[in-house]
Amino acid sequence: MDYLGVAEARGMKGLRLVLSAGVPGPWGIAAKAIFNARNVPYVPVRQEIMQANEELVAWTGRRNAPIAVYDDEPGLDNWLDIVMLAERLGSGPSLLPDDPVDEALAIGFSAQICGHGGYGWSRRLGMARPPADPFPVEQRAQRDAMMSAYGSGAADMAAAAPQRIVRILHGLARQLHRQREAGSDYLVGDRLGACDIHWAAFSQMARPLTMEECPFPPGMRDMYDHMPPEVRAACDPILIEHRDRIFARHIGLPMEF
Ligand SMILES: N[C@@H](CCC(=O)N[C@@H](CS)C(=O)NCC(=O)O)C(=O)O
Repeated sequence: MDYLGVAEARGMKGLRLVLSAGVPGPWGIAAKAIFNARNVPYVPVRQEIMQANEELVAWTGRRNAPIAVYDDEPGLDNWLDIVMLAERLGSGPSLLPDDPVDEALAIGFSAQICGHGGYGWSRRLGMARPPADPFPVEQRAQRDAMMSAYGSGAADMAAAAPQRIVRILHGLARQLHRQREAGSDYLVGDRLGACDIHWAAFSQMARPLTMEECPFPPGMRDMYDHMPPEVRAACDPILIEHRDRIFARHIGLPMEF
């Protein structure tokens, strides 16, 4: 992808989407797909993983990605704020169900997938160190600092993570079986929702895409594939069938980042 630097992007209007350059971070992949699905044009802006990103902090107050900055409005880095911005700026079918109860269910699934203490958050805690550490020795301190900012130092969170992940995967799989019986290809209702995109983007942490589908940087695919056996066992095939369908129909592969 062609990224602009912060200095150039900062002076522009419209939507600027800050993304971790060169890596398929699930929050970033989801944000891109959500704006694309809503036909919202944006300019990708470069965030360097594990770096201080001082210019970015000076502009948005945040060091990591994704961050969506529209015109002179404050930057948004929360998955729900990003969905709501795409709903506001975009066109075409909404990514939230029309029925308010279905909407609450759909947002609930997204929260379980993307939110603090949820699936992605909990998987991230256990992912950083596969048996063969892919990080060169000189980058490990930076990696550990980043992971500790994401909660890896909190022993209680790390201990509870596998159980939390399994619970969420079971719920998603149960819902997909229910929807299949009702004749729908989507997690809630009968059209593409933000929660389908969220699951597709985060499914990499359950079963990574192939190198052809997603040209990971060296070592990263192993990181994504590193998980406790109970988590691997909780990945019902319907979850992977679903993500494959969402990528094929709505997002497109190979992934660009
Ligand atoms: N905003 C998300 C976190 C986003 C996140 O984990 N971003 C990753 C990539 S998607 C990132 O920026 N990693 C590189 C870094 O921290 O330098 C959250 O609320 O948990």
